[in-house]
Amino acid sequence: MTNQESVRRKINPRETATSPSNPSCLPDLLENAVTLLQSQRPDAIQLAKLNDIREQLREERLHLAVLGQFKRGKSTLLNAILGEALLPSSVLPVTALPTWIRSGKTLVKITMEKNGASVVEEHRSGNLTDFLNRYVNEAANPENVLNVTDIQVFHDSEILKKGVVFIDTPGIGSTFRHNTAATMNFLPQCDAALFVTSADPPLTETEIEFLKSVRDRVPRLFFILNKTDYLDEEELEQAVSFLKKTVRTQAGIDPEPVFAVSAKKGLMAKLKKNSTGWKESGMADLEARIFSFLAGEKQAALYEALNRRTLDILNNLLMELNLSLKSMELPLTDLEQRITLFEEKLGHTRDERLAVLDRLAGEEKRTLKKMEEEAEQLRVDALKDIEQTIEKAARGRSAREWEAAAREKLAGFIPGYFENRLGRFSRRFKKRMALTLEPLQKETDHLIESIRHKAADIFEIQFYAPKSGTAFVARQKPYWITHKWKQSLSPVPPGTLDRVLGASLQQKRARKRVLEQVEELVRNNVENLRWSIFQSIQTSFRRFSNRMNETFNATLSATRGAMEAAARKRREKGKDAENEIRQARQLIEQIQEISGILSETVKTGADESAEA
Ligand SMILES: Nc1nc2c(ncn2[C@@H]2O[C@H](COP(=O)(O)OP(=O)(O)OP(=O)(O)O)[C@@H](O)[C@H]2O)c(=O)[nH]1
Ligand SMILES: [Mg+2]
Repeated sequence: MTNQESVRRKINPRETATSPSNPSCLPDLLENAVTLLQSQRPDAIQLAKLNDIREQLREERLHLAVLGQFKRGKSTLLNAILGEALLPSSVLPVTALPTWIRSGKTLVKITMEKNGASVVEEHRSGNLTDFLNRYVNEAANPENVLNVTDIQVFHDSEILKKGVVFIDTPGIGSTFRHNTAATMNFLPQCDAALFVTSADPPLTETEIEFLKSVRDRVPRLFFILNKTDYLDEEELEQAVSFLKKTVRTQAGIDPEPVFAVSAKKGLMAKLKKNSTGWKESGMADLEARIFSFLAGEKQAALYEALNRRTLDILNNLLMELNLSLKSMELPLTDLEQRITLFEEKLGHTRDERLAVLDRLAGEEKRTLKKMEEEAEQLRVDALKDIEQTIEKAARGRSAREWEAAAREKLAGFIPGYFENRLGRFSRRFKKRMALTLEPLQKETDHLIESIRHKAADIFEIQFYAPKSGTAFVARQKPYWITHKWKQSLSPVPPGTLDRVLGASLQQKRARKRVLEQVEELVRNNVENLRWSIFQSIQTSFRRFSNRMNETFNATLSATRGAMEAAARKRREKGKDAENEIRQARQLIEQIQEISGILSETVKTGADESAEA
């Protein structure tokens, strides 16, 4: 019996015949890894991640995403599958945030962050598409100014009852680059995907590049050529064969079979319960394929995806455990020398970290200053624009009509004006923040990885770079406080004095009254906005540096912390360390065995799909 077979039996005594490619050992392997960590390394950051995977596995929840370039018809395709025009779709880029569609009684649930707290809004009836549109749509919620953190749609369609969760994703490659980023960040959570494209324009370079990065992260991909209603038979044939050839030669993926559909016609047919139309749209074939995938291959696909994710986490953990073991095993003087060397090298990393923190502080100061300047300019401009509007509206009116005309004009003008000017102002700063933080985030990632790299080099252990992005630094977006405009002018009755004054004096007093109110309104609105942007900028920077410090410290405690703990114990306990070395070795062996089986499973799975 090989070593791995014996481990497999130990891990899963009920399934003595478990072959490496049989995915059924994953729950037991996960259970084992979690139990081991809970008892021996309860503070390991990998524990929570393993627990999440365990839960997804327990619920047999497959995350099937619809991916593709903007406007290829992803949302329309999902609507056709659901049999309801529920998800917003339009000729303009729409879906700006991943939208999760789960089984359940119809409900739309939006979670947002408001003033540091999580707020949930739910709708069960009425026009749910309109409601969704307010949050998911790029036009209504540009760059996610509303700070939406999660969008869940529950729907009672049959297909969702098969344990699948659909995810409608933002289109890649549009002018809204953050939409591409949102989809890329989301990929690690995706277990399988429908890739939607269409013939006009044919597959673009952006799509090919995207497919290349999806290829290594999403184990199962289905290819869909949408909008076939634009094509005649010959054109369709050409389009399908072009798609197959390009995907095969340029992205290195075998796309067979390609589903040629018209999601739009499919949706119309399904709404009218027209089964012939449904078949003719190509959607019946695609739907049947998804059903058969869920019935026959879902489990394997889910296990394959979760195997990969678990393996990534365990390899990351192993590196840390090996470092800790090596620190306990080395002769004390050797260990101390290596710690000193690590400390020296760390000195440079610390300097770089301080440089990042300095740049953060500088960027914060500059951003706040720029914001103050623009707020003041905005106040001046707004006042001027509004005054001009009043003058124009009241021109040619009699002195007595003047105030009513001015107020009427303002009532119509002010809401749109503030919505537009102040809205643009807020969005500009949110974008500026995202652009400022992006390179700093990259530098931080690099710094964190360099600590682990140095530790691995000095202690001569294998370095492991996490693949899926799930292992450490979480991406962050600027935190943004939303702001409601105070829009109306309160009517102020003319004072008694006005009635006894002549017309021209009456007009002067009315003008003064209206302008004073306008000035106050502008001041309040700009000040409120200035305050909310000020808070948002400060909070975003604070969160970024907190998160950076947390990750930095966690990495330090997993590296230098482990070395120092070992050195301390060795000095204090002398011989007792042997017991700990034995335990650490055993833990590593056990985790290695688990990761060994998982990597065999991943490899066998990859070989099998290559053969197929
Ligand atoms: N003719 C035709 N139009 C379609 C089809 N599917 C979608 N459309 C149209 O294409 C446009 C884009 O559809 P959406 O479903 O919003 O596309 P999307 O990929 O979700 O777009 P983003 O969310 O912005 O990435 C809409 O005007 C749809 O009506 C189809 O099969 N045929
Ligand atoms: Mg969409």
